[in-house]
Amino acid sequence: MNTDLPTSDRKAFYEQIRELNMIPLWESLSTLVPHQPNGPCVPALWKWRDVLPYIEQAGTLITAEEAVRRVLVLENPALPGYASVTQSLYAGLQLILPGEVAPAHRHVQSALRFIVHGRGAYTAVDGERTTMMPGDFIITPSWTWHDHGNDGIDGRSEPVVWLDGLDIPMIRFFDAGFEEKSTAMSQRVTRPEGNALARYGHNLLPVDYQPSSPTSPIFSYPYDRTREVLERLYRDGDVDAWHGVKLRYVNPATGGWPMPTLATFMQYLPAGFSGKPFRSTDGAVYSVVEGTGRAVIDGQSFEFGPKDHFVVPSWKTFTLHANDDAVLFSFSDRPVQTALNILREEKLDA
Ligand code: GTQ
Repeated sequence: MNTDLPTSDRKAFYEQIRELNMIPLWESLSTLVPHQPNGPCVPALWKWRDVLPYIEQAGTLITAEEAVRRVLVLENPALPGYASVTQSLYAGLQLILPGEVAPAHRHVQSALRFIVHGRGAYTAVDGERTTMMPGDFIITPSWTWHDHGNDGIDGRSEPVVWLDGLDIPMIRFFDAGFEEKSTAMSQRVTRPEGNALARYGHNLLPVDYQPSSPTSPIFSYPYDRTREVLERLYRDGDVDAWHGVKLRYVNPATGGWPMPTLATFMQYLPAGFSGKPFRSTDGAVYSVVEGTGRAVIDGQSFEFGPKDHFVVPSWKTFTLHANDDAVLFSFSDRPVQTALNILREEKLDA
């Protein structure tokens, strides 16, 4: 790295070319083409017990209808003002109270919902509603109409909070964002709940089905099924020394990711698990479903419990540890890095 301060004749030269909107590459080459990832993001943890009172307060300050989306954004402390949790990812916690509706719209940005708290809200995607239960993973693919509501379940209604994961920073980077509001608050329901899961979610596909896009035709991945598989694989001994039992969500029609920009994972760390160090160029956001434990990220320790969220930045070495059986959901920009052939990951042995 060139750490020398520029001489006065060079400095004068820089000032002159600045007038022409030019700068000398040699003063910033090593930052622009780093030896290894050296981004600004820092690890961070949002404890549920700290966050919940503010989510509740937001519920008294503005309605879902007025806010359109009543969300507290999880912003990386090193990226103030960017509404980004990493350079490529957006994360937020959305609240919908009993009886509320978040109006229908669509946008280029792809969204995932991971249900954190409460039961009985719904998201409607492409004419089908899905009731949200804690631990469920639901997708709203690019340019699909979606609205949210909370009608309750089994005669009970409660506030519902979910994690929104979107590719907002990626779409902003490409300046490719479009959005459209529906004239109707909620979209018309054209198919019964569970229809997509029946068609596409049982190792079978309708005989004439041809994928027309890279997006998964399933838009709800219920937790009870995921949880059962994790437990089963643990019992069968399929535990990785770095990740525990870690599975990726899949588009059943292609084997690819559920959406082209966002990878999603669920992992099980058995009680006492102490993972080996790992790093990857896809930074990830974690939502703790069950259990307590610790993530040690770049030498910093973060104690986690149910409904906590944390972010592991790109290429920071981290380990995961569980006190009791823990289940962690996570998402990253892995499909994009894979498509660009730039993904690197390393299982370390230290
Ligand atoms: O639910 O459509 O957290 O459009 C940010 C932007 C949620 C949504 C967010 C959105 C949505």
